[in-house]
Amino acid sequence: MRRFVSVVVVAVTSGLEIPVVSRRTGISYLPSSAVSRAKAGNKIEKTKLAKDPTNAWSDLHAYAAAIRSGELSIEEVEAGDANIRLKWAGLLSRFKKTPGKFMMRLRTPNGIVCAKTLRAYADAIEPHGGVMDITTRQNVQLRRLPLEAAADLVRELHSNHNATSFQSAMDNVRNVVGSPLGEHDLVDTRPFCNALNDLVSLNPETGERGNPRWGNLPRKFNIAVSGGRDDFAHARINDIGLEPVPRGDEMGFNVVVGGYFSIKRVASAVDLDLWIPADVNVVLDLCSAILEIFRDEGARGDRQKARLMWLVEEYGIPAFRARVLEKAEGLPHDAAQRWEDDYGSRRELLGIHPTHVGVHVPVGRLSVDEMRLLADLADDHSNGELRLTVEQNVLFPNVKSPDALVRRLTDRLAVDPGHIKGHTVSCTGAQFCPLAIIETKHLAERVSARLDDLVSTDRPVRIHYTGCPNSCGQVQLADIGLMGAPARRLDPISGKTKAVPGVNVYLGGDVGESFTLVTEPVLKGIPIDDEDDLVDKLADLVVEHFQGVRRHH
Ligand code: SRM
Ligand code: SF4
Repeated sequence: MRRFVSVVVVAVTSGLEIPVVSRRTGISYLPSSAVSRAKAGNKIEKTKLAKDPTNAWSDLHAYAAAIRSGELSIEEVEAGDANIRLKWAGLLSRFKKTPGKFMMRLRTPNGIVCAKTLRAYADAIEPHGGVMDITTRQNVQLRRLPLEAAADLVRELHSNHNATSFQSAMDNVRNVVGSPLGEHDLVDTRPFCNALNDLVSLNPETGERGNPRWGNLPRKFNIAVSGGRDDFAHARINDIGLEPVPRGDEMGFNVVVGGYFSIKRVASAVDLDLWIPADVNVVLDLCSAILEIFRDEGARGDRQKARLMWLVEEYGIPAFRARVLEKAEGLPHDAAQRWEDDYGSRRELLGIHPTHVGVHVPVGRLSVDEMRLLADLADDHSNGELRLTVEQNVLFPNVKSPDALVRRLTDRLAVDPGHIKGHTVSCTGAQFCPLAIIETKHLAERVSARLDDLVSTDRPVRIHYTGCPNSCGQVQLADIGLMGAPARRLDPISGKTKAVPGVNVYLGGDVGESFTLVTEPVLKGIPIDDEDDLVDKLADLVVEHFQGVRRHH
């Protein structure tokens, strides 16, 4: 049996001895009250207690070495590690859809990727036929990675790219979202997102990626820092949302908390009536305080009731604010501030602008060739930098010769994709996601292209697709949202109805200052197995609700 160096404890799993590193692990940060609640808690809490998932950061490399040497096969990796604990390293087993392969979710604070890193992603997935997805948290997911290739990529990212996949899934703080306009927005959110990313994913004691202090939260946790009144970060659907607003001459943020989507409940963040100055250290202190309250006091029983909102409601807003201010002692703050005027319409991100060139990436999916093209364009036109958006597109900042950039784009990647196609968002769906009820991405790409041919509109119509009620595709804030759902269709031959793929339809969500979450669908169980029929129904909705006009071919 094999032994690994620099360990203090050895856990035996899958017949392989896996090192447990000598640094503190996630559980060691929990107060005894939280450990007691975890012991009496749900299955995931018990899995986390049985073997600390923050060990997955070293287990990954141990497993990779054992697989490489032929000592272990991927099928022999303990199920709890393969399907749960490796998520702490950003690896999600996709065995149901791609046997033996993982999806790797990165951390991409403020959506900023450099060309060199994008090429490293392309190099990692190319031998395995992988693709890259831009996510609804302006982040990167890589497909079809074997465990060994993922471990190699982690080493490369940590050594040469100041990037990581650690703590991007399960009970961790997810990618920190900011404004892709960066320095061109009211507040440049980049330093805030970078500092928050380091807070949650960098160990201050060892300087390594992976911070066990925030490695055992009761549930996932989302933070967004909005850069302006367009709210390109969608602050109000996050557990912590920071919304920029000045107090006199001083810029700062109003703090909203508890926004989230889930199968059982969808909640807009509530106003804490708390304003803080736009100072990185103040933001770090505020977020640390809220995270600590959540980590130590959050529910560890029913996972449907473990998001921050439930804790905020248990306290009541004034008492929760008082608890935050007690925890973040000395935090400079004031009551929430208000804008005096109305803002008007949201700015468009796609297209050619003095600040950037916004390129549409249909449903956020990129091939290896497209990744390399974007990297080359970034090197040649935007100082090697790309910025991802929550609408799953790409911005090139500060481009001097936009026309030269645009000339090199392909038909699929466009700056003027059309009002519907250009504003279509889709979650992963059944091609890779084990929770999906329907396939989404391919459907969305085909349908949106047909809709632009069928109807014209004088404004963007945001159509979002999501494969199941978890709503990763955020249908509740779309103009039109399609959520995978059971449906039935009459079989004309037998005269009986049969189960077919279907959707529930949401209508009238909004983003920016007129933010609106629609919690109930307007239509339920609409079959989508006949694509012509679906396109026609959507065209009707665009005509009826968004001043669309049918084109006559
Ligand atoms: Fe999500 C679970 C994909 C954004 C709410 N989400 C999942 C899993 C991990 C399910 C699984 O185990 O396979 C999906 C992985 C599928 C795959 O192979 O890609 C998944 N979620 C996604 C992504 C990739 C959708 C996309 O195509 O862009 C997004 C990745 C974001 C990122 O980079 O981290 C994604 N998910 C969201 C969002 C939107 C957001 O954050 O703005 C939400 C709603 C907001 C929220 O969380 O409050 C969201 N995902 C969920 C939930 C419901 C959470 C809950 O409290 O119940 C689940 C299920 C869960 O956590 O139990 C889930
Ligand atoms: Fe998977 Fe459902 Fe999320 Fe889509 S909404 S990625 S189907 S969990």
